[in-house]
Amino acid sequence: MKLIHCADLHLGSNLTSNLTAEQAQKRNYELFDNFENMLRYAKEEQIQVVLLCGDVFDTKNPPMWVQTACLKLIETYSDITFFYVRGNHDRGVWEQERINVTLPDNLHLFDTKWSRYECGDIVISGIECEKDSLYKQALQLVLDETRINIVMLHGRVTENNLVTVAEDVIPISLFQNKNIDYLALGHIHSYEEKNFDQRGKYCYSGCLEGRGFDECGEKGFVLLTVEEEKIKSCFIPFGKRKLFDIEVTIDGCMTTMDISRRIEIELKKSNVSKEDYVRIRLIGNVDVECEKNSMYLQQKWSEQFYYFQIEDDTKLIVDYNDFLYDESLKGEFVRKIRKMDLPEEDKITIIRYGILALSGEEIAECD
Ligand SMILES: [Mn+2]
Repeated sequence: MKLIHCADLHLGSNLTSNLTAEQAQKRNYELFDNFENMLRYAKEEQIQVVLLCGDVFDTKNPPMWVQTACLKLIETYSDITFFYVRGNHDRGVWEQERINVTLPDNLHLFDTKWSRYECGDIVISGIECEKDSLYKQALQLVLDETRINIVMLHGRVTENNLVTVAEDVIPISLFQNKNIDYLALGHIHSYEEKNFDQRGKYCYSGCLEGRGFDECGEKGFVLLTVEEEKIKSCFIPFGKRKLFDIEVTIDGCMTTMDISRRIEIELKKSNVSKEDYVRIRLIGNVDVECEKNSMYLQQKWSEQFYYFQIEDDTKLIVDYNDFLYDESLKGEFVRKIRKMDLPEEDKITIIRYGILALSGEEIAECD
């Protein structure tokens, strides 16, 4: 028997922090398309069960098109049984009293009391968080030790089992020795798997697609195979686009082209593809006389990636010895500023602007 464990699809997200409204809408369609791709994969691989561990939608009132498209999709894949524990983002979605659609027969929701479903060899149990943590609910969980037990939850695992009032918190030690074989979790957006007692492991599938730079790296779902009364799990990378947040040290660079070269080297190392999101963060110490045109760099790579952003976190430095015997106006200017009673940082900024002005640069472009 094979299952898919996924979570945190965040369909119907507001993605406008990095993208324009139009791009954000397209990206939202992509998030949905990838959900469909996953189900196509599920059908091809003869997967019987899909576990949706919360935050399938970004809000509890997602756009109508997402809701109806999702329901239609679930209905279409009628050979697959879907189990859906709602999370902190989509809590309350598809409550029977709030919608006038009929849920497909192959979709099962959970609520704030334990529910269990028998599915061939396995028993799938799940519960949704209320205002408190899952402290009380953990104590109420009873599972048959002779069965293969999968438990679905949404929240953050904590070692602190005294947290009784925090929302979306899973006091993991209270789930120990409860005959759980696989604790399918949602809420943390990166894949993570850990044994938590002699018998079971907990696993975050991570999100299916990255949406922001706090979601870098491989995203996807977990494929579960139940064989000879054992569960095997395997992470399947499935994101259409990846996000990369890359630091580039530009110590010693004196020109835009020097910096450009450093960026190019780091991009190659990171194996970035043109489908991806890239954020380059320039770091290091930059000489006050460095000719650095961030706008040029921004434009150069914007055309090569789905999304590109350059951030300048470099620190300006000045070597006053370079100007000690410089008889030009620039040398005079630097020596004059050096003598002023100002914080060193301000002096460097003034020198930077002064040097740019003297060389006829557009100051507004530079920092
Ligand atoms: Mn969540």
